[in-house]
Amino acid sequence: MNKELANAFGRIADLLEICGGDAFRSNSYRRVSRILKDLTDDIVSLNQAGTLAGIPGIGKSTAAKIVEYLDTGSIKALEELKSKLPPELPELLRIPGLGPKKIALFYRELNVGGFEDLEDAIESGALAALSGMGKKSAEKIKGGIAFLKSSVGRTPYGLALPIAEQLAEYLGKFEGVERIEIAGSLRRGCETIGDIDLLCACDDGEALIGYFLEHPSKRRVLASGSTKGSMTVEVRDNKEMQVDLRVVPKASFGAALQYFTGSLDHNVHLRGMAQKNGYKLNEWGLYQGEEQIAGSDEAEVYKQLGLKFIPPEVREDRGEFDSDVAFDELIVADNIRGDLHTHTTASDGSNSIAEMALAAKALGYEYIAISDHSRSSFIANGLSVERMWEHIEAIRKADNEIDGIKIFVACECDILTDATMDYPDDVLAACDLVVASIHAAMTLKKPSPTERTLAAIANPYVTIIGHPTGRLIHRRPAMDMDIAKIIEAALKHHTALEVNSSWQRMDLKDNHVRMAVEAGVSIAINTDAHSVDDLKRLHFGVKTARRGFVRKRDVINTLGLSQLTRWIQNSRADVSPT
Ligand code: DGT
Ligand code: CA
Ligand code: CA
Ligand code: ZN
Repeated sequence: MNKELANAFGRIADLLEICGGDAFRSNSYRRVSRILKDLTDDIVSLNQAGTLAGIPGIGKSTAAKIVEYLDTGSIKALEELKSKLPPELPELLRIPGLGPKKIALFYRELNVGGFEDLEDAIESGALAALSGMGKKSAEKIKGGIAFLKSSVGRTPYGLALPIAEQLAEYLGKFEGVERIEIAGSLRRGCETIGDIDLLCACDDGEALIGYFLEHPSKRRVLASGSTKGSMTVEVRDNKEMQVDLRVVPKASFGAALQYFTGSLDHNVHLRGMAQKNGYKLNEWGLYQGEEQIAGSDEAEVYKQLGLKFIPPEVREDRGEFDSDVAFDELIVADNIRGDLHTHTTASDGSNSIAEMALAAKALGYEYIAISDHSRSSFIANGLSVERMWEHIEAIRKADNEIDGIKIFVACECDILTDATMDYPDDVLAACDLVVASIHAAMTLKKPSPTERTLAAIANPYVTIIGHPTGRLIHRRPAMDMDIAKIIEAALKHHTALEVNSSWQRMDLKDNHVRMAVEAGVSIAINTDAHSVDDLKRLHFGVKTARRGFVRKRDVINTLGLSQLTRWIQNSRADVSPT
């Protein structure tokens, strides 16, 4: 029910934007939507207990709308807005580069009510002919539609993982199951997942597969046998994804895990190596003649082939067989000692400074940086200079009052369209560290995203470049940037590049992180948390970092407090003359 309500409030915000309502109102609905999405308590029980109004950020009128939805299944305000517009119109907001104003324009002038109408209007040239549009803008929207379509069918890692974990837990309850692993692209930590692959060791495959295909979230059965079962489950918004289960004997479990983890290219390369050395490798085992010399244990397959263990995340046939990186030094979640990019209620987060700090402490962290949005991030309730000074005081105060964790004063400062920083130097200097990010005008040509980022990197106060390419998986492509140049500058100015762990972002992405660390650039793996729950999602970023061959020593937030403080000081002091 929480999700339904979050969707309803999000939809109100969408519709208000398209109808041209004031931004303040739609933003407040957007915020409620986020609070509901992040809420861990069940909203129905909260309502029964009469404690709806006790949820931080939920006011009286919002609470009334929630009750209305719980009682009647709809919200009048939403229904009224809906009745004004064609049902598919708000879906157009998912097209990257298309905002509510344009959508309203197309509707008003061309009666565009959905995707088909929009594509027709592009093809006929009617869209380009609109005042303020032109051929180029029409082409861009066409590209946006293509981008949206190309991402259909794959599920972001962060959505697929909990489904797979739940299914694995369910399978574990079946008697006779000896081993269970998640395999495939999910085990490799890919940013999007085609289908979920599960692997079990069990003697009675037929019974286990029957049990698997009876899972309550099953939608459609695609295959059913004694070694393989396949079905679809709901992901969200009525979208389905496929899950494959393979059942193998225990003696082959390791070889099967290796095989079904992939990637395909890695497997083909490995099999070629085995053959060259006179072995045979398949999903049943590694064989020398008739004799199985590895099979039950995955690591043994690599060992018998004379290789060091290759972690799943780097099995992409991108040089992992010849790499001299010590894979056992790759970053693991336990190495992380703090989070350097988090938001609070001061901007668009849902928890207070103290709540975030205590949650970070509970995770075993030594430090957390509170980095709320700067003044130009209007949509995210960015802090004016005056509010920021107060916020700095509030963070210092919380740091004094809360024991057992260091709370850094920070900000996520916008890199403006003229390549300057959104706060004056005295504000930045008062922060312990600064995350600099681009949030607006991502397609601006002059100064380009690269130029804006280079300017931020060269600013002595900037510690970390946040979500450097700005992409949102399935929603917005990366900014058109010269990553090599950015890496070179980051190295020169001792600025860290972020791996943003939000599964919508995963930014930098794996191959860019790898370029960065191979050049010697430091990485910060952060959550960009907007709630205490988000803090727990750092492991997504760790996966991406591992895919980029990132070792513990490449990551600044694996440093202890005093070492990190020294690193930041060095980053501020060590500005080479340009
Ligand atoms: P996905 O599902 O598109 O995100 O990507 P994967 O890697 O999970 O691919 P999937 O589900 O088709 O197959 C799982 C793994 O099984 C794949 O990574 C490697 C292995 N595999 C599948 N088909 C073949 C094959 O024809 N040859 C070899 N060597 N391995 C295969
Ligand atoms: Ca798969
Ligand atoms: Ca599969
Ligand atoms: Zn940001």
